[in-house]
Amino acid sequence: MVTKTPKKATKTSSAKTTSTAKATASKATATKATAAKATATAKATVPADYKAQVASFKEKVLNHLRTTIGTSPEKASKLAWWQAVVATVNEDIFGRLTDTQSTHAKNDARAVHYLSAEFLMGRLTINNLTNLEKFDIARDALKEFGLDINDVCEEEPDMALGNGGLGRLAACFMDSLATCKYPCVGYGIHYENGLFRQEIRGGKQVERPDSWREYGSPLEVCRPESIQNVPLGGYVDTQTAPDGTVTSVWHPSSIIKGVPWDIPVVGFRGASVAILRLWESRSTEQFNWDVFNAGGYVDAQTEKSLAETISKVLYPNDSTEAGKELRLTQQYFFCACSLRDILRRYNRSHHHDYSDFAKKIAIQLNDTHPTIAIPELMRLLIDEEGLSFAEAWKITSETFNYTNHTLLPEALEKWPVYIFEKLLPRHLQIIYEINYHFLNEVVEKKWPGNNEMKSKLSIIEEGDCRKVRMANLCVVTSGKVNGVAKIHSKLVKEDLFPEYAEIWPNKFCNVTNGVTPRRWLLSCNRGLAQLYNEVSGKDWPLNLDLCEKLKPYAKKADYQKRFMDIKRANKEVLAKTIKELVGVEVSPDAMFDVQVKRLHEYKRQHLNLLYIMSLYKALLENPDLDIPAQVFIFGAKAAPAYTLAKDIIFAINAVGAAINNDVRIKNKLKVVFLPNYRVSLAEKIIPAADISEQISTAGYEASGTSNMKFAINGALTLGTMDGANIEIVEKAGIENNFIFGLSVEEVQALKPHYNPWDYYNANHELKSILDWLDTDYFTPGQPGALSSIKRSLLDGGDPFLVLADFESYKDAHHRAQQMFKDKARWAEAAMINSATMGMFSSDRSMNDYSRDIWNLKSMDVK
Ligand code: 26V
Repeated sequence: MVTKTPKKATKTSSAKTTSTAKATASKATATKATAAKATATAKATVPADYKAQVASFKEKVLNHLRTTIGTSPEKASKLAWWQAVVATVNEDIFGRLTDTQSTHAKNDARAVHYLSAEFLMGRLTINNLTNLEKFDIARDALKEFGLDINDVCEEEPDMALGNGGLGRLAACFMDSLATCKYPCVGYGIHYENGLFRQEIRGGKQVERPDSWREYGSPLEVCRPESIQNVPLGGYVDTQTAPDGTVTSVWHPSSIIKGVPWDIPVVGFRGASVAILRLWESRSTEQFNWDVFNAGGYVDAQTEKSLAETISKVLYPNDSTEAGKELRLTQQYFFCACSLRDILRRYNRSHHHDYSDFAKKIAIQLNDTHPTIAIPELMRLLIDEEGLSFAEAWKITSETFNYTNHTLLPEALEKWPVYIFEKLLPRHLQIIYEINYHFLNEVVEKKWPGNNEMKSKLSIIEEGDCRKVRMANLCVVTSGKVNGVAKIHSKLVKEDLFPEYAEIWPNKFCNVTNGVTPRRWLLSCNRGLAQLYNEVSGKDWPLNLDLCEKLKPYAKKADYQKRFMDIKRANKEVLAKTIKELVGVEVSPDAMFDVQVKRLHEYKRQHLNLLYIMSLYKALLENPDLDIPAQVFIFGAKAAPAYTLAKDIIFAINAVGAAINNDVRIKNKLKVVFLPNYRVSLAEKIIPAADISEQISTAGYEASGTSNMKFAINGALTLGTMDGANIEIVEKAGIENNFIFGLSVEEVQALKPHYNPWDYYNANHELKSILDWLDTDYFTPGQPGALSSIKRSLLDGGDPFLVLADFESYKDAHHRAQQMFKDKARWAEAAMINSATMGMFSSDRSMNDYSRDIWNLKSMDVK
């Protein structure tokens, strides 16, 4: 076998970068005059032919209703109306898509390929209309049919093809890539079932399947012409020729068919249309026919359903689950399809000459889930395209980059070698060879004779069950490795991969996450968007820094009133939704305190719960306590096997029920848990929040992205110095938020000798609250039903320092209550938060990636 030094292992593909990203900074120096002018412009920009556009939209919808959907306005269901609206919007999108693709093909554009096991797209119709600036037109057109656009679009199921932050980030990035006109393709899995639908029965989470496209979806197109075949299993035949050359031939045991479904993602004002290509697994007919002809009808069906199982479900992957063969199969399946697709397109103009491959192709690994794409590209280049190992390695290591999204050790993927032997024997060989070169050439050179270092850095973990460490393979191969917020990237470099950073100091970098201002402000908060149109002009969705123009008005009573009236209106809408969903009456005058995110101990929903209990206790002791009325709102899904997380959901509901029904506390406190938290629900909750709870133990939340969405919508952060919270308060001012708790350094210093009993014994109030959990006060007749939480915090050692941060958390709430009573001060802080979030636009993130990692230029679409 060819064993040349993989010299390029240390070289980064994007060391030299030319910035093409548009500079976005535009310092806000608003005066009353400019604001007045902006108001005038905003009002003047209603196009003269607006009425004609409404009429045309109406006609198109009517036409699609009849000729595409096959029904009439008299008979049409809401679903049919929605389908007709989608068909109408698609007319614009698909034309633009063809333009985008032909522009990129003509220019042989360098493109980024974003590989992600998750894309949490949510709903698309309103977002597409918003991005095409046709929302008002569609709304008014539907009104003429007597329909409410929001009502009609409620028919659209959420595309819930993701767990949480990582998946939603990928969706925001697609929106920004399209808006900023970067040539790109998003690649993922066409799950038949998205993340489970959560029902709450008797206060407990029940998981139900989420089949989001049972009867097809008008938002995607199947592309049978781009089907790919993916080999799996079998054995490798390795032969050594007399001259010493080794050839390896993989004889897979089955071939799976990958069917691509394309979801067009339209950028703001139709700048360009990006493609999200999701792969669905099918059995290959040929394979089945062989079995069928041999008399095995039933066996053929079994094989068929096995092949089709691959893309059936999204793993609720934020709970530990060891060695799931199907999950690795999913990962390989979508990576193999995507790479074949990339190679096919590359070869259209390069005819199997790979010398320009790394110049034209950048691949981003969204966490370690698509790591298997690394040995797969090596294999394709070596076994199928005839390149040497060294040539293939040079190309591969110049093509890939890796983003880390979590430091939790249990989240770092390791696959048992025996699973590789069974499913991907050839890939295992290639991984061994990469590892061999890395250890003997790179590590040996840096630390000669240091075997301990070799076993620490090795891609293979030795032991009873040998494992492939996917993150190590990513770091060894990638040109750049990035974290997702400043503090997180520092920890990735210094705590997670310090030795790698010694070898390759320039490999590690930061790109702070961002969120798309189109969905998370323009579309979900039309009242506030209108205010920004007036103050900042209509381009703020393309340049969120323009929102700074609101800042000078933050002390002005009239603007404060306008801002808080918008917030109040959003709260009224949410109050109605709460009533509909869980039957609890809440007042829009109360302070809305919101914690919505996946349920995990490190995110500390139970810290929030303990505080709520302390507040309840204080109110029972003094019902006239001088505090503003407060509504605590939760939304969270727990991984189905994560028992403690489910216990916390149950506890929130049990404590909530007791509080909501207790007349003694005079409606001063309400607690609601909204079931089935998802993107579309987030769009209703976030614009109505006063307080954004971001209370992870410092050092554990890589970035958080809801923190950004809340702040943009004028909520104040009550949070720890963790993830992007740090950068948020850097921009919005610590005095406009409520920061509490131990810092990363303090957590690291305390952890080794932390004893939660010390806090329990020393703090009388904390003790009484924890003991309350052991009684049957909240679960009449069932003492101990909530005890697991107390146990985890005491006997379990309180791994996330809930008790250590309790007092400081309480104090932060106290400060929030005080400020809430001062309406003007609160409005000022809310406005400053919203106005200073410019850097958290995902456009900025995409510009950073393009400049520092991908070396990618944006391209105008003709
Ligand atoms: C995975 C696992 C797997 C095993 C057990 C516990 C556990 C907990 C969390 C995870 C999450 C993995 C990846 C993820 O979703 N990370 C999130 O990525 C967001 C986008 O970068 C970031 O904002 C969140 O802070 C981060 O948690």
